Amino acid sequence: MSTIIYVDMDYFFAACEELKHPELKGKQFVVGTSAFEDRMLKGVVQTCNYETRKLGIHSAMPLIEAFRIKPDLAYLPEDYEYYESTSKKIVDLLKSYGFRIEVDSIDEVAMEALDTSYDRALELSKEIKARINDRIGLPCTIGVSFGKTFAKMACDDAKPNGIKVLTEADVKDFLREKPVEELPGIGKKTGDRLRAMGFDTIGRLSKASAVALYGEFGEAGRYMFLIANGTETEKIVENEEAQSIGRERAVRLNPADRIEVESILGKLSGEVSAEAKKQNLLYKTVTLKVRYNDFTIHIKSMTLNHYINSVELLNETVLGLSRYIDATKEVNKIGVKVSTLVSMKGQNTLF
Ligand code: TTP
Ligand code: MG
Ligand code: MG
Repeated sequence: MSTIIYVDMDYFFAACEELKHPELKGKQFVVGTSAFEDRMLKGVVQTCNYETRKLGIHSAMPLIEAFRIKPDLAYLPEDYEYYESTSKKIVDLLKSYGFRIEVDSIDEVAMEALDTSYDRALELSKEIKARINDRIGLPCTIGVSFGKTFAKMACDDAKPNGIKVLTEADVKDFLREKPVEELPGIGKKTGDRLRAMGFDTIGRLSKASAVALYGEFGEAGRYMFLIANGTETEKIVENEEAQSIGRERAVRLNPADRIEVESILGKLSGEVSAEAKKQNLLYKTVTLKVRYNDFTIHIKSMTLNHYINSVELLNETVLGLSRYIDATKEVNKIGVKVSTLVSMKGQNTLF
């Protein structure tokens, strides 16, 4: 039997900033997208520490709303390269345990502890938490369970700075009163549809017929049924050796010319997608990199909820990221990259 140990870093981007600027520790501040014109008007909060969350500020909130709540709020633009290099150190540390691992996003790793009892997994989790804290200087939360999805849900439940073990015997009670929106990968829209069908809690949803859910939501309905009944046992899928697939071009591009921008990004997305298909890989993280003619570099990334291999979805995501390009400067290099790769076989693309 394998036990999944799921690690998610606490307030990751903001915790990295506290590491860089120790004087920020315990202070209220946000890390936000640095939209170029007027970041207060356009940007969103990417994350903030738990002191700041007490004010009601959270990820994805417009920055202007955060500043309404606290006018003198400290603001830091994201430093994605630093977060990515910190993430790599964490992954390397976790790899040293010798288990198969899946890097699920920039701040999440699932480890498959083979033939490991829950007691032993709890001991290991305490050690992992202490090591990440000692060697990297960052806090995390760990969930332990019999499937990846439940390990992730246990982790969410133990936030922040906690450890939670969720066993087969506890899972039904754990799920019963949770709102359906807490099913992983369920957005507001699907949540509303489930509520309209009379399912407001995961416990209620477990009484639904699998056939009805499949009829309404397709593959995603099957997945919901398994989770609601506590029988989902998603295994981890090891990441491929290739860390990323990317294509870039030297250009002379005026970013205000949207037709030109969309045309070049469409081509790059097409090439990246074709290469991923050739290698039978799905991906979850999409990055747009731009170098301006003053040689400053702008990198924007997004991690999706699910692995994809669709050129349309890739292109849509890239175009979304391109809204952050500074239209007042000329661009002399532009690139599209996908990472967080898994092999196509044995992986579901649900949505
Ligand atoms: P999360 O793990 O969802 O959030 P978190 O690490 O900030 O906080 P916690 O896990 O303690 O609840 O996301 C990881 C990072 O991804 C986060 O630090 C910033 C980034 N992110 C965004 O840029 N936008 C978002 O809407 C979210 C949710 C996260
Ligand atoms: Mg996190
Ligand atoms: Mg996370």
